[in-house]
Amino acid sequence: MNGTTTIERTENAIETTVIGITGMHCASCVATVEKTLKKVEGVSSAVVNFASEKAYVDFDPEQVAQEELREAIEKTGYGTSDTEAESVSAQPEGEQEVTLKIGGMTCASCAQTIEKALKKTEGVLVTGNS
Ligand SMILES: [Cu+2]
Repeated sequence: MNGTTTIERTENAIETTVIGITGMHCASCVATVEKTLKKVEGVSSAVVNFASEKAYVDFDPEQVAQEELREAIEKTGYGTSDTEAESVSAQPEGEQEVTLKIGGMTCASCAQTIEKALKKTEGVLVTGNS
């Protein structure tokens, strides 16, 4: 899948940033983070890579700051981490082994993450390992 879209109007000011995401467990998590980022004003495109736990975001720095992108993600219940300034195209496509058989199924962790974010309950940790 190579979805290259050309948007001529916005090519001047758009910057791309890479944000590390933590706490994603399945394809639904990826979709949630992408959706959240795309809703932020000034964001023209957001692609989340589950394998590398990174979000590639095209945004207009005059409308939105990188910090605000992080805040938006954190409000959803996921974490952000600093990424080293590595080349965006460093990872060849198709060489990552990911288990994404789950299709659109929502995992338990995913639901918990979002519930937790909504309730903003502190002190309750997701019991992941059994
Ligand atoms: Cu999930």
